[in-house]
Amino acid sequence: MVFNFLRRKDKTTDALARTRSGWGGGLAALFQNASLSDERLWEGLEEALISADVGVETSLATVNAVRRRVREEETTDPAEVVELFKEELAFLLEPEDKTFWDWYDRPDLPAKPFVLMVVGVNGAGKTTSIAKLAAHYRRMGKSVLIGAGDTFRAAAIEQIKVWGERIGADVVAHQHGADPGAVAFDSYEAAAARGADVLIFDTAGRLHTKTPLMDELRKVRRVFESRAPGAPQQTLLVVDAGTGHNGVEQARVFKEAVGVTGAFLAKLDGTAKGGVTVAVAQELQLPVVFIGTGEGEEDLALFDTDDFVDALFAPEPQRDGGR
Ligand SMILES: Nc1nc2c(ncn2[C@@H]2O[C@H](COP(=O)(O)OP(=O)(O)OP(=O)(O)O)[C@@H](O)[C@H]2O)c(=O)[nH]1
Ligand SMILES: [Mg+2]
Repeated sequence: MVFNFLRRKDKTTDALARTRSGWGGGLAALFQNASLSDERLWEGLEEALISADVGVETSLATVNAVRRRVREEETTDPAEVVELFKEELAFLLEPEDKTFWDWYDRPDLPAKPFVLMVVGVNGAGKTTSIAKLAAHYRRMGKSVLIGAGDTFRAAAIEQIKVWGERIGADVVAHQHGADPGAVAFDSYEAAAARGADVLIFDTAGRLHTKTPLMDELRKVRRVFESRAPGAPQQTLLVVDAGTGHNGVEQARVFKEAVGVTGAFLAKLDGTAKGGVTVAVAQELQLPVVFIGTGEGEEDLALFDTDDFVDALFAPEPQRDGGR
């Protein structure tokens, strides 16, 4: 990988600290002194997964799959069962197309400007996540333009301008209350005229008009589609990891309405319910591309199945540094 910054395992490990302790003292602890024939062990595992918002069906299916393998492989060592567990969860989390992640730290972008549209309900973490993505592309030496498409809140426009200045990204903004479609149009034109490498477009999580949000987002999308074939290249849905299973329902609506290509799971550091990651990936077949690990511009990591599963079962305390 060219840019290892996005692949620091310690970020995932740290961000999952709460989820890890939320599994009832740590899933790994359940296996200590446990007998594999004890029904309570398996029930405890199901409960741990469900309480971390993995989703009921997925939790039961995972535990059943592990039990079946324990029988088939005649496993008696609890440590091996933990490994089986990790394998099953990793399997659930892995989308068919794994090139998805590599693609975000590739220095060559497939379009210029490369248009990244960011959607999500209000307060999910869109603007902050956009700042993180913009900072990422700046570190890669790309020029970045941000379109302030959330015209609902006057403060939102200010917020993105402050970020833009800090990160070194141009911001195209209209007045509070302006038509987001017009902002999209001007952002694209400005990005093209200035030769910007990346255009990241912020959107509102709610509207001041009576137009339904999904209609408005589809309209923004059509503006980009009309500007260049293949645009927007990516549509990322920001989900607040702390919203639990609600986040999955949100993702379902956005995915169907605006053709979301991947999820940015924000605020993973602030929740004990990181299991929603599994639910989004599994129930919606939506790849989780990024995780948000804090409020700063550097607090993101590319989602990595193995890092994630390792972090879930990591013994406390753990500090294993980057890789
Ligand atoms: N701990 C933590 N906080 C985050 C993360 N991402 C965003 N936040 C915080 O979440 C709050 C909301 O973030 P915003 O980026 O403003 O969310 P938004 O979706 O743009 O919100 P609206 O513009 O109101 O729709 C802010 O206080 C952020 O600092 C994260 O990964 N970790
Ligand atoms: Mg915002």
